[in-house]
Amino acid sequence: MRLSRYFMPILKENPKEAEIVSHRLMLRTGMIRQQSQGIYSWLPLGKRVLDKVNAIVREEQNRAGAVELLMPTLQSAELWQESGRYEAYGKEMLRIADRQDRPMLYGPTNEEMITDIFRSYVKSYKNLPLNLYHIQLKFRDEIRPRFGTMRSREFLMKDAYSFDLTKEDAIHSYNKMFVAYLRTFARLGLRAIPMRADTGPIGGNHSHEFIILAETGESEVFSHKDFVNFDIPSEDTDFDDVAGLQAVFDKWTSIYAATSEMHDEAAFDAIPETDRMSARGIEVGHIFYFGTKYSEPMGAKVQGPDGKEHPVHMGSYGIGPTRLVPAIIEASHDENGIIWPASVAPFDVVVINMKPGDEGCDRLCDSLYAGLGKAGKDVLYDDTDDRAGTKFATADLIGVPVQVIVGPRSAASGEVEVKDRKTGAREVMTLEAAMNRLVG
Ligand code: 5CA
Repeated sequence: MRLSRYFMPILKENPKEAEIVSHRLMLRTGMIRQQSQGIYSWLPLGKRVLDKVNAIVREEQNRAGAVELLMPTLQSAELWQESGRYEAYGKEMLRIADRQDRPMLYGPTNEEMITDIFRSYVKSYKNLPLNLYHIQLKFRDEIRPRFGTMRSREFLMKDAYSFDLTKEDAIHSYNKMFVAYLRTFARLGLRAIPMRADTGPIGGNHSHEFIILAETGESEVFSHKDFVNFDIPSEDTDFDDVAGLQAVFDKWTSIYAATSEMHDEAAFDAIPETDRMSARGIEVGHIFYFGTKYSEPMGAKVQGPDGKEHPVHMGSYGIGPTRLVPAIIEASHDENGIIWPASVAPFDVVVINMKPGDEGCDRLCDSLYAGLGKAGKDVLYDDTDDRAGTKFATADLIGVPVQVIVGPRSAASGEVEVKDRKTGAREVMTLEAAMNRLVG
């Protein structure tokens, strides 16, 4: 992408409304724009990061055996009357009427709709287990939307829903998502701690929130320090291995971790003082097992091996991609801007032409841009007429992991400078060596 033809509206000043660093940096880099309170557009730079986050979320859901579909954002109130949540959900639900005055709503979550899909097609235990998910916009009329897309009214959610014949099978489905979540957050460069959690309007009694630690987090959390030493389950995890997944779950829940709502002071005080951690955190995922809470009233039953009909045991599993993007920034930035983990960076490399119009600079930059692109890299090519200082500041601000700086003096000898955004280390090398470094 040539910067001169891109749309990346960088703000010079720090926006006044932004209270936390991720919100400030997302506005300054032109990743997002607020359209009305708690409702955002994702501008091209932000959209690139969001797409990369979604791709990782999707890969790990698929690996764990979940199957993707897409449900609509608008739902009919009737479905919610069946489960009894239409009245219970309260003011967070945006209720609307269509031209025939039929009551509709903008979905805050999808348990009812997925249960309706399930009951329409699945009649036998032989079709289980089943886990269906989508990545879709939700609306919750939060009282205090704040911190940009961290807590917004309209936001993206990956929500998965599992169906099983028995509680035991449902716990295995739960464990699959538990392991998938550990892998997902690790691949996003985050260390998330699973914590016993309150279930709120979703319901059930077996639930974990995945929390990443950050000073600006909204939740107060208490945990054992040892989580930092735990291994993340590997890529070749066998998701059909019931005992193996249970062992991972047991390990990750063997030491104390709870949010303030579930905090047990006596249990926390029993941990040696040097191993205690009391901090603030951001909830990036939340998983629930709620048994037959929706399947019973909505008649989602399957025939079991005994020939009788049984309401299915369900769970739901949420991740917030539009919250994850600022959460990653909270975890990875410095005074000059964002430092993207390579897995979600909007571009892999930024090529900075210090003097567009200079024959040597243009030639080297064109060759880098074409060569890196051919090798499958996402390249941003700063071919603008901005001052060198502005270009460097922009490259640091947007946090692309590697910068290749091409100036007239070094270009004359066929050399470029490669800068690592995270460490700030710079190295002068030939064009060929730079290509090998970046592609190899
Ligand atoms: N149906 C269940 C799981 S699929 C559910 O709705 N769970 S939830 O309420 O915990 O939301 C799931 C995830 O969505 C949260 O962990 C969080 O990452 C994200 N999320 C929830 N509310 C917001 C919000 N207002 N802004 C941004 N992300 C949010």
